[in-house]
Amino acid sequence: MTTFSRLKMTAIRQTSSLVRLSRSACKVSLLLAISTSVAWAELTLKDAHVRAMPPGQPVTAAFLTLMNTGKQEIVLESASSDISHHSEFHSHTMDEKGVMRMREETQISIPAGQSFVFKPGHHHIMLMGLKKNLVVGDNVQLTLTDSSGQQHVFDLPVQSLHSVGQD
Ligand SMILES: [Cu+2]
Repeated sequence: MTTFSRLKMTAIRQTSSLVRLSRSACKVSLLLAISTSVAWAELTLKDAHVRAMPPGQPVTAAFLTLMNTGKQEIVLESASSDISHHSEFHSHTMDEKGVMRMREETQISIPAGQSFVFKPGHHHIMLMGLKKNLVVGDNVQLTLTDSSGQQHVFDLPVQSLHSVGQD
């Protein structure tokens, strides 16, 4: 073997060990990402929106489907938004006179692998003391805090009352 080709071989060997190194570095960061998601509750949402209200209305509601894609039950204990002074989980119940009333729910439990639906006429997240008029096209930042103290932050589009139905 000439000196030149031996040099070339060494260079190639170094390159491949470099590749191996960066690959294992990848694996390490992937493992880190996975272990992070295991430690943190996984909550995703779909069909989410906040109802636009006529100007001057002090309250509105957020509707969404939350999916617990993690391996542990998630118990939501509070909600807050950037457009309201106060937020509550509400359910609708029928009173003895047949009138639908809203009731505050202090907790929302979502078992592992299951979904929870907030929809008109049922559970919803009441946003009270609105800081501004909500216009279609705006986004509302909704923060849900679970019993472990983890905050789940979502952006919800504002949609008109007519396009999403009545309570
Ligand atoms: Cu309500």
